[in-house]
Amino acid sequence: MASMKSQPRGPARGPERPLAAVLLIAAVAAPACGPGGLFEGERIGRVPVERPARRIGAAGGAPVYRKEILTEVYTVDRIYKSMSGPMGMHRFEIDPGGGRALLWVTGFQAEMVAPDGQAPMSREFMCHSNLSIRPGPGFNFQFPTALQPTGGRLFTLAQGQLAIALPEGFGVPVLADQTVQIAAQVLNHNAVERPFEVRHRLSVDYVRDSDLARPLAPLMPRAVFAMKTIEGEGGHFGVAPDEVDETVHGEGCQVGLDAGTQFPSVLRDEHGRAFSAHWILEPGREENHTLVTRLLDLPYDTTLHYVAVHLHPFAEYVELRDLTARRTVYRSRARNVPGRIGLAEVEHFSSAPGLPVYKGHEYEVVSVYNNTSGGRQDSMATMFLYLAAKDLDLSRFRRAGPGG
Ligand SMILES: [Cu+2]
Repeated sequence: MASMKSQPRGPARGPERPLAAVLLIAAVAAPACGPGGLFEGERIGRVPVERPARRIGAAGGAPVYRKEILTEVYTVDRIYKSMSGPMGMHRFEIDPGGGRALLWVTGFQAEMVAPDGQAPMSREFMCHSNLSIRPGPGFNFQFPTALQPTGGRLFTLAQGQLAIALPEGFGVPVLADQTVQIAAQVLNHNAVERPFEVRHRLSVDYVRDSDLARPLAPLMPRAVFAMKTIEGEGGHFGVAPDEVDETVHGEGCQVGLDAGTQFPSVLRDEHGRAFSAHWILEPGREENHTLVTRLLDLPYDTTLHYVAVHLHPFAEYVELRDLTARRTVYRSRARNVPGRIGLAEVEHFSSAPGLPVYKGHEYEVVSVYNNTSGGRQDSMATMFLYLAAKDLDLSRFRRAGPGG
């Protein structure tokens, strides 16, 4: 699919863009682990288990279905910092046999459970679970402006937020026969007395378009994230140092060091600088301002309806700031687990009316950490934004439903 690489829209695209997409923080493609077996019921093994969707309720007069996936079993026998623990991947179709039918994904949830798939385990072992669309002849080639910028990432859950439910009336459109992928990872920030086993129980909620009288409002995911300059001069991603005006572009990000894990986290811009989205966090407090206008790459003025956030321990908050209007769009505060290393809770945003965002405005991500551990840690601050997609023509995927 050569079309995957063409990025015709927007002036700010450089060769770095595909990496920006993959970066998105973590775990795009862990190497395939195990046979990815499909078990139906009786005995729950150690490999991923895919359960047929079941009806869990109704929304807008249409049934809501939930598809459940148990990841493989992970062994935790030591401290694993964020994004360095055992991980795996599972590929599947959300509604197998549904062909080209249009689905609306409306939610994504994760629980940490024991190998039996039932007994709850502590949320503190959650690193992240990502749901992405895989390259193939499906959706993200049909609707490039909606999904290509995130490399197909639909949802990310991470420590502090284990469930996403989009506001009523909204969904992320996917085709039933599109291969999707779950990438999941566990972590453990605190001492282990004896090894134990844990897995993710994940579920995807969706509505079939053919059950809807009127389609849902489509949301497009975007990711913006904090960075540190690790090479070159200047801290405004995508803006040449001699073009920077701090009253317009903000103060720019700090100089820092890449944390250096197995995930790609370094992004280059067309002005010869390298930035890291996963940096070393020195002891003490830091407030970092990252210009993200070129990452956000808004195709038009639109509205923001949902924000999920990925932070690491010791985070205080992350916010999206409209530099042009000089106001905070949304701030997500984090609560750390008292006496241990870990995030107890990270706030999210959900709104049907939404908040306006403007193609012509400059935006920055402000991330604030307070590393009280006394030693070096590592950090990230990513905001997954769900924006109203105004240019999707889904009519050819709509079948005559109950209302036409
Ligand atoms: Cu991370």
